Amino acid sequence: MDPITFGVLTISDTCYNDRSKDRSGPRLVSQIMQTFRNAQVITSVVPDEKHLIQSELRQWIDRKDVGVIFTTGGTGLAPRDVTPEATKPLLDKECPQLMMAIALASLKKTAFAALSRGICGIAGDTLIMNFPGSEKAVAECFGTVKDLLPHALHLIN
Ligand code: MTE
Ligand code: CU1
Repeated sequence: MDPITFGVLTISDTCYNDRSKDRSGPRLVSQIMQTFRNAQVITSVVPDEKHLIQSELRQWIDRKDVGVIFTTGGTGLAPRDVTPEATKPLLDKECPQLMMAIALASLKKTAFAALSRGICGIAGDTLIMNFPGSEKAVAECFGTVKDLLPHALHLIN
């Protein structure tokens, strides 16, 4: 597989105000680097604001090199959780089975996985996946999709 650039977008008011509180973003970065040799990773932290989430996502979608974007956080039921709502209008295609695979694997770990509303889809030639905000959750979700990614990216491009 050609080297690809991954975007890791942490979506959290708490982490935006204090970057040292971001555990899930750095965890995803280290998992990506361990799994994909030559991978480039770009990261950012935004608060739970729909327009700020969207403007960051749009910038990455428009970049030629970014093949995959993982978001972490803001997928739950709290009033400020708007990650799926911010993501959905940017997608050309949804990939509901991909999210179903994540949900099935996650539900085997914890029944609380039912409380994530994250979505997956394709925007341009970029695959976007909404992961929950905890370090444990991103580790589990990444573990579920990592082996699917090379073939998924092959199909998109
Ligand atoms: N999925 C996995 N695999 N592992 C987890 O620990 N936590 C759940 C869920 N999905 C969890 C998970 C919990 S407790 C919540 S509240 C929701 O994700 C939403 O998380 P978020 O609001 O941080 O995005
Ligand atoms: Cu929770």
